[in-house]
Amino acid sequence: MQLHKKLLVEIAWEVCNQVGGIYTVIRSKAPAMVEMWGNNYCLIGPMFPGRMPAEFEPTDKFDDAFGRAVLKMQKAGFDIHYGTWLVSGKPKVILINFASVYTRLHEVKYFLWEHHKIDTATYDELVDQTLAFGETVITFLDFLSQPGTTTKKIYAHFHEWMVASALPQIKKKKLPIKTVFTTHATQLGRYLATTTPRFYDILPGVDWHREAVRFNCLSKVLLERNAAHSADVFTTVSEITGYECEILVGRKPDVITPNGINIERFVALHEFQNLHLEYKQKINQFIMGHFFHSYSFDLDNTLYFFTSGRFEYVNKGFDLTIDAIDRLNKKMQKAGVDVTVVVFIITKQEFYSINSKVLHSRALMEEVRDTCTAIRKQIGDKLFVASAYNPEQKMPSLNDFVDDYWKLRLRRTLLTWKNDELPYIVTHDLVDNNNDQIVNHLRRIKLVNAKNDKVKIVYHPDFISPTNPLFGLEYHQFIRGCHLGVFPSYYEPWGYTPLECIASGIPTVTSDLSGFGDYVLSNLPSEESHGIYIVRRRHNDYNKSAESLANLLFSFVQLNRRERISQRNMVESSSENFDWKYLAKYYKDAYLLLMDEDTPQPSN
Ligand code: G6P
Ligand code: 1S3
Repeated sequence: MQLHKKLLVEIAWEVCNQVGGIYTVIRSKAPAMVEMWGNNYCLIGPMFPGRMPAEFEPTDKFDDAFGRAVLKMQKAGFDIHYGTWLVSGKPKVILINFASVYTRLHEVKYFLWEHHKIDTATYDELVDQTLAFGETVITFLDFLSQPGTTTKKIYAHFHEWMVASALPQIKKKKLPIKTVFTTHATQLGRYLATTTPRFYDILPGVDWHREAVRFNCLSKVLLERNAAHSADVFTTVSEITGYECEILVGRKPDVITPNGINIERFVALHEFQNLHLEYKQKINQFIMGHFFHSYSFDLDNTLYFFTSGRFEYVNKGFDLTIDAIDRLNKKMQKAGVDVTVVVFIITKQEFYSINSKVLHSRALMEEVRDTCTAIRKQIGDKLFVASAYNPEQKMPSLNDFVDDYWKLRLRRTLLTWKNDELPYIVTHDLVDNNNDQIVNHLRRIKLVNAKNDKVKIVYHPDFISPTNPLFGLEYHQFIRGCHLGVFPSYYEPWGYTPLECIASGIPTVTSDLSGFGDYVLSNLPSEESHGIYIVRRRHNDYNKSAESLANLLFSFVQLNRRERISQRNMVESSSENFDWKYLAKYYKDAYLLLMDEDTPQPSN
């Protein structure tokens, strides 16, 4: 392998800038890339005017090729910063402020049209930002490839349409740089899947240009197509998206580069099981605060399911999940299963604040807890004195040890807390509550936390963070505390959410239409025994898929604790398969194709 004789720059809009899944790819892959490329690897990302990311640490050493190119850029008047991305692997990173290009954006747009027939005339703020950034990247690559900066060959790897504008220009300017373009979804696929019930069936007949105009995303589609066609090597994250690229982008990917994750395994196997219990107990606190003012259920016999992701109601399978849990509710009621399931729906929708009643109920529960703690202390102190004194050697009556004050206070707090109102299905005040697809769906099927429902709902329209007073957990801690992640996506080029469950030793459901599910089906025989369940959506209609998901969930709720523990052990042990230390090899395949395009030599 002679990669060490080359430089690799990897360019993505989400370098030091978290928007979605691409951030996870680039960030988690960094240690494997640094190991593969050593000092010859550097990332490039955008810097937003006036915002220096906290995860960036500047350097004062500019004595390598990247540093020399940065100095040349600075001399030419660009606001560009060189340093380290403070994440695992500590990769070198360059951030470029793209604002300076705004004054000549019309020129950039003119050349894109003149030379590449990319029409970006319609105003779109994100497109404008990315074009400005693309222009700074091209200038940087120009400086990097000049004699005097480096003698090494340069590879440039671009991710997604947001950095795509630089790619056709590399060819046009005849820069001595070889390129890879990776797409993590297609622009049209995302729109079409949302609006077309049988997306994969109609795909072969799609007129990309007509649809791009219809969905008002022509600039992005043209940028994406041009990048894919100009790159020396084109890759995407899964076979299923590869097929979509062939049709919608017009080029079959040369390599499939599946996404990995960094797996941190504990030396002692039981450690992650202990963590499950620890975080489940935290979730229990939330559940008591949220539900027990109205009615209670046995927390020892309660299972926590969750789904999460960007608010793409159809694409992420929120619709199917809700219909399946409705069926599950009925199946459990009919069979009289003595288990309660709480389903958390975690996504991001616009809201004003956490609902005041939800917060109030939680606060009152804390008040009950504080009162009980005070009573416990009082009983403890008095019991000790009474036991030590105890001339008649009689068991003292504990009731006598509680002051009337505390009894009254407890009774009053309980009276204020307990009421007949059903526990809210949504934890926040949504800006558009009347048109929210999840709320409307739940109301339509009447899954609204009635006392006799076996399946309860907590729709949390904000991502989980430790500062949120309802859970007080990090997202990954929340995952560990749950029993099952449910992600039956309809359009999902890869899908990190099930992978995050596996990394935490939590069983998960995905679909055969997600890149990840498809990968598991081809690479992990008997996936169910690994605690990875795959709902068939590809050749099933919606109702059949909803029924098979409901059956799968119904079987899961009937597992006993011992079986759940053993399944978590199996999931955790299969997590190794998805570590970047194995999956980074596909990136290497892409670079090997660049190394000698005449005699490509992908690994086995
Ligand atoms: C972990 C702990 C066990 C606990 C179990 C609860 O495995 O190590 O001590 O009993 O979690 O499992 P459950 O599936 O009922 O949440
Ligand atoms: C995309 O992010 P998304 O959630 O918009 O890229 C991710 C990383 O490759 C991928 O996991 C996901 O399926 C895509 O959809």
